[in-house]
Amino acid sequence: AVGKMVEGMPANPNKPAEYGLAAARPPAGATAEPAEESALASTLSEKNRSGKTGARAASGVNAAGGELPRVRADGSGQAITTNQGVPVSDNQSSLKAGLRGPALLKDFILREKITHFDHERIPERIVHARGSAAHGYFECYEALADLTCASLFAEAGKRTPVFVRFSTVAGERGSKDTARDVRGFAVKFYTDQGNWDLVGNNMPVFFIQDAMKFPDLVHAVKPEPHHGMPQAASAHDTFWDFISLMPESTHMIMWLMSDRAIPRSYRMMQGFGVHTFRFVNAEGQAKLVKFHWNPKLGTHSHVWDEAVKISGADPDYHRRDLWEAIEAGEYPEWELGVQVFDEAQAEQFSFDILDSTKIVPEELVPIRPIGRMVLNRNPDNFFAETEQVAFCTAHIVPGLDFTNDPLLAGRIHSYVDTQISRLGGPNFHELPINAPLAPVHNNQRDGMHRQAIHRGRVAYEPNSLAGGCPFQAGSAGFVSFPEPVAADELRGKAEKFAEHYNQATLFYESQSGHEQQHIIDAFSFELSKVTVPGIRQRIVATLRNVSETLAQAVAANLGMPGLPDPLARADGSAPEPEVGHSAALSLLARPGDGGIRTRKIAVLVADGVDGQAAMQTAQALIGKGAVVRLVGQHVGLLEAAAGQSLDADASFQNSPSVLFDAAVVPDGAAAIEALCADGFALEFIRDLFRHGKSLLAIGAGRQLLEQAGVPLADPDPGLVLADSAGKPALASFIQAVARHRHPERETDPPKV
Ligand code: HDE
Repeated sequence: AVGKMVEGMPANPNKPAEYGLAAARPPAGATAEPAEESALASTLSEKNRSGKTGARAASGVNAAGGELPRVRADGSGQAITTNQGVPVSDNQSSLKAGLRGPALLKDFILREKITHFDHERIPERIVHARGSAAHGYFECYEALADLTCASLFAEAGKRTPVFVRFSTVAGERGSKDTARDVRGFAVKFYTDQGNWDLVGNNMPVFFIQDAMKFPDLVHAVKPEPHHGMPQAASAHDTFWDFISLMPESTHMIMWLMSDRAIPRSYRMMQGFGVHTFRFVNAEGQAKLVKFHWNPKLGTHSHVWDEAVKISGADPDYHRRDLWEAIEAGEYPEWELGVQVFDEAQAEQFSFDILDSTKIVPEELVPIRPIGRMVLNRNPDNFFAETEQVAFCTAHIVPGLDFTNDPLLAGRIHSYVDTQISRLGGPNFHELPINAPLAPVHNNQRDGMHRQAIHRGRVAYEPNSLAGGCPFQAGSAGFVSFPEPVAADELRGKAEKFAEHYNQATLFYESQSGHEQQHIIDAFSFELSKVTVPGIRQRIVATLRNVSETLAQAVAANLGMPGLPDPLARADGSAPEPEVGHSAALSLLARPGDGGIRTRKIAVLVADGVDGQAAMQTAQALIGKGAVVRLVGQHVGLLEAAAGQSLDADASFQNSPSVLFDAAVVPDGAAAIEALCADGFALEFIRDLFRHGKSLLAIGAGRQLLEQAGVPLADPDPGLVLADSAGKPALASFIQAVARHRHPERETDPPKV
């Protein structure tokens, strides 16, 4: 009798059974399933792991290497409790008056759980909402005492823990990774003198010169407010309308339309501090400095068609790439370099070093490498670390200082301010990921979510009741660089800020042929999405001040009847630029170490494939550090020609070729026949070829290429056709993959 208490019987006659499994303790000796062994793990992919395991930090050791025994939660072997620590007997059913009766208000367990859930989301970042992060360390190459007293640069080999977050700018938190966009490159150094945040981007310049324009810029690029479109894209009217009226953005737009905006991996892009900062040594002498991060793997990018397709195939492409590399022990690494110069030098430059739309060409001031950064641990928890980390340009340490860059000035205010609403109050610095390793002592008190429990009755300084503590550090503390200032208060810009085109031209002229073509294509694509003809006209008018060939090519692609007049220049007598060509501005300047480590290579398989050749090739590539996947018409087992069984890791549908850097088509008549009749396999090959990637076809494998329409007669270093999977074929293929891409193949329109 449901709902009626019968003496000696539980209200639910099945209750004992219900408690049985649900409330069971794990059997003695049971361990949690290893999360790393994903469903994709197969014999091949297991062998594919480099053998090193992603360094999981020892229990109780935080991001920054500090002790965090209280906050690192781990439920292994524990019973569920409420937030008050009360053990919960049943986490599956709410408390009801009768099994079919109403739920009860006094069910504090249900209410606590649902209330917490209701508030699980915090506002996303207003910009850079989509991001991925990792822990690691910075290691100093040599003592820099002559330049700076910053403690992280105090001696050769000194290591400082870091937490680094990469991001896109415009898209929302759940948007795709491969949008055309700037990438954030934010580094938090937990130095022994406090936290230093170098909050940079993967491009060395910015859209605007003054913080006053930032809200306008962001409003223009974000989805248009009336209908909320487009997501994570700059190809729309409001963005280009704003840009066409802001000639100071021209240099940045060249970077944004270049391959830099569609990086192959976070691990393969540069980072820049953008603004000019100051190094200050112990004597108080200052130098100007620009910061550069250069990736060990070299700088590589996607092509646009590929980036578009990846956003459907794997919107988490860059997040996954970073995570998997670190789990596999392939720790991403960058070298930190600085350009150091003094005020007198800076005054001679044709541009203003306080203007964030300008670089200091490496030809004027070479880059000096000062250390390396290695990312060697994935976060334990995305929200607690990657989401709650709060970077701030105002976080600097003794030995560093700002300059009067008016863009930087606004940032120094903005980053702390935004955390107050994003992280819910002024105590976000106490969140474990944000807390410095250096001890914190001051008289700031209270506020929402205070963690520290301050002792004593003194919360002011000077005091005598606490013996004057905590006391002022004096010259041992942060001392602002005493820059002399005497001027009228006014709104406006310094003289050299008026020149907007010299460095845009320098950038364009320094690109290789195919990089220039990609810039033309990007402008053409973006402007084709603009619906108002006047906006297109103004952009082409702007481009005429950068490069006549660029302007003409874009105008032709847009079917413009003629070229508009060049946009009027603001600067009457612009100084001549010092540098007309800078090799460092091309991605080709940093090809990496010439290896194929972590490159993803597909080996195409089907029933009847030459299994031995397939596995031999796979093993040889794995031996070189590549990540190999057997990709078939379906995942799981298939039968190779000699009867042995192969286990496919992926299928054409779950892993199209945009997710790979290269592919191998092994021999095997029956397999090739099946693949030639499979549209997905043909599309796989066509995309791979169109995107400039390397292909190795063995024996009958070449028929699949022919069937896909790949022009085999053209000379192409990225196509390796071999009779057998011997050493020479493999060597040429590995060399081809190490080149990353074969842009010689690009034609307009594409042949395939
Ligand atoms: Fe940011 N920027 N920004 N920005 N920015 C933010 O801070 C802002 C600028 C950059 O992974 C916000 O915590 C202003 C330049 C990165 O958490 C916000 C101006 C550069 C990140 C903010 C700029 C950057 C941000 C949003 C112009 C490259 C992500 C949430 C005056 C040197 C950090 C937050 C992370 C994030 C303001 C311009 C880089 C609103 C006002 C230039 C990498 O505070």
